[in-house]
Amino acid sequence: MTDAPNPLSLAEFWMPFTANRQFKANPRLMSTAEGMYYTSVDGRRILDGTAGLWCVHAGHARDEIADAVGRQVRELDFAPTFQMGHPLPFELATRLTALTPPTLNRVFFTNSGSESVETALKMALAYHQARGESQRIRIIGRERGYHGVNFGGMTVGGIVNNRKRFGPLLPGVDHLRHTLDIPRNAFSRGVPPHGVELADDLERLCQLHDASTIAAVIIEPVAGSTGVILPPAGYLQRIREICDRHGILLIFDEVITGFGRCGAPFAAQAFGVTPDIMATAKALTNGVVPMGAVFASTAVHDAIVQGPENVIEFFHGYTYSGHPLACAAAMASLDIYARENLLTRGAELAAIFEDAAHNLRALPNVVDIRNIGLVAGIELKPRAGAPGARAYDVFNDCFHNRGLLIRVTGDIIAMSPPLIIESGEIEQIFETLAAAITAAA
Ligand code: PXG
Ligand code: PLP
Repeated sequence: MTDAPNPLSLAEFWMPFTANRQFKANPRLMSTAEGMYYTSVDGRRILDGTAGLWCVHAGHARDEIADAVGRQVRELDFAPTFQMGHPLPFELATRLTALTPPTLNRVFFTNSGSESVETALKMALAYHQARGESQRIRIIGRERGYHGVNFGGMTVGGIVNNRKRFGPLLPGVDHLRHTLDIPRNAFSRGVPPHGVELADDLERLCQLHDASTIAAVIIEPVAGSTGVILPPAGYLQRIREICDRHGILLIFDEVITGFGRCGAPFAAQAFGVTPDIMATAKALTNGVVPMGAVFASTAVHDAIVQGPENVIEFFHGYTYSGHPLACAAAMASLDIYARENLLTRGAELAAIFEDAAHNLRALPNVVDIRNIGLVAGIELKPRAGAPGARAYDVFNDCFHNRGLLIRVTGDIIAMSPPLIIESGEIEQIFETLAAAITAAA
């Protein structure tokens, strides 16, 4: 990099969710990617243990997606979808609803997970308004939840650092407790046995606020960003029952769990619990073009899409909703997912992945390991007075010295490789990680 003719200036790009000054003093830069691997700017092969940022499910640089996007630019680069249209988002929506639970068959397109969340929250409010229950204005999120960075998602989210500098946020939001309980559930394989009663927090909030004021509950079926927190056995079913009892909509944020991460196309299917609205993004296009999709039940859609036929029913949308390039990338991704059975491959590999992850149990400072499908969280004991430092050392060591990309949040390591991974690469990931965790003792 230093002997390039125009040395790269790192000053101007204000990096997202990054310790900018620390990064720029010791950068980690990728230059190319193919299949399961990145190549760093200094020419080292880096095994992608995180599917980019939880989005590259079919692996990198898939020709089919590149060709589809390239063709699409020349054929129809952009066309509006406000009071106009083009065939691609219609075709994509139809194809997507073949993968979702049968009741979730109306699709609204966005450009990111954050936008999908805002869209889902607005649908929930509009639904109750349209049905004459305009007193239903409260939304319930969950502690440690991550729902993106816009004001609605930030408010229903429960990650303190993401909220504390940004003012009073939206009114009318309350939170369930999170479901991480290491003392009772440490080293559970798959869903933990204890904690179904945490779902009763929702019943308590119904008592506190009166259920008739609550519009929706939004949760991640498996919380990803906060460090891989699984729902206890029976928890999601109980949340669903309480919502049904009180006329509250259930929103699943499947931005991470969608498109095969948990071993089924969506976590809704992996857990057998169907929400009323489902927010997705990320792997919808294999991460190639930004795109999100919000799935609504016919009941939600039909309640909103009514009234005089010449009037816009839902005053919401993005310039790039249903963008042709995103649609082309999504359809090529769906072709690959189908042909290579990637949306259920996580179930086939889950046992191998689980064993490999739980092999780290005896290492120094490992306090918990959590897993489902092709996602695992490894929680480390923080160094005294330096939260996050141990996991950050593991992350840096893996990138600079061991050729492995991992993701850390606080002292939790999250592994979420592309779904094309083979068993040898699973072994490689966890053996590398074991060496790095041992070195960081
Ligand atoms: N909901 C959930 C459940 C997510 O995981 C979003 C919404 C927001 O999506 P966008 O596309 O607006 O970023 C996400 C995103 C991490 C990490 O480190 C996770 C996400 C994004 C960046 C980093 O785990 N999830
Ligand atoms: N700000 C201004 C001034 C705009 O005109 C628009 C869209 O027309 C937006 C923001 C929203 O942009 P987008 O539709 O890409 O979310």
